[in-house]
Amino acid sequence: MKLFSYWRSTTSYRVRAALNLKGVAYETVPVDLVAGAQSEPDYVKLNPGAGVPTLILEDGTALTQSMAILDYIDAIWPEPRLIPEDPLERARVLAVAHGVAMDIHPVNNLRVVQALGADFGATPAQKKAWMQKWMAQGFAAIETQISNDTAFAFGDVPSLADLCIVSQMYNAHRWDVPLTAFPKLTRVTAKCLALPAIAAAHPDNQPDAKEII
Ligand SMILES: N[C@@H](CCC(=O)N[C@@H](CS)C(=O)NCC(=O)O)C(=O)O
Repeated sequence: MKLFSYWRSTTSYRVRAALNLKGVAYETVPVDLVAGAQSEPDYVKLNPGAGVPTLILEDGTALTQSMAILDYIDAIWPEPRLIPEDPLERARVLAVAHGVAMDIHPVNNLRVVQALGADFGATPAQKKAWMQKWMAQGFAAIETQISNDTAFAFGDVPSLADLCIVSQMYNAHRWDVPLTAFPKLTRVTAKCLALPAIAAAHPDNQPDAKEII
């Protein structure tokens, strides 16, 4: 399988972590978002939304939308399970995962931040304030929804909620989001990164990682 991915992309990070946790082999194909490679016609044929990730299955089928890809991965390689089968547990895990994927990520996506500058003249400081505002608001919501007394968000093993949290927290560090109000998210992130499978999915460990000064 091939995973079209960008090292700093949180949606790619989620999928890399899931594949690694399940021990599923894949080849990383870098898509340079800063250079605009996501909008190249050949890539858009694979992913009409012009974003990463895209997972190409062995038979050539292209899967898009990270949350749909994660659902597929969990169905095909169920161990270890990331989305619980029990309906109530499942709803709780998905609520937190969607808090990141549906509430935080879309307003903080690269194309949105670029449009703030190009269409509305936002300065770098205003873009940073925008990123921080939506992450802090989204984090405040999910901080209240995860357990206080378990290693990960909902238990002693990582779930989809944890994969969404650890990847978004990477972005939060990038944008200097103050995190003192989020001790549970900080704890979950440290627990995730202590797992070699998730650490291997970290942006800094990707083939297209660049040194940022
Ligand atoms: N909802 C999509 C979003 C995909 C997406 O937009 N990913 C970001 C990277 S985290 C991207 O490729 N952005 C490029 C852009 O905004 O131009 C998913 O979850 O797969």
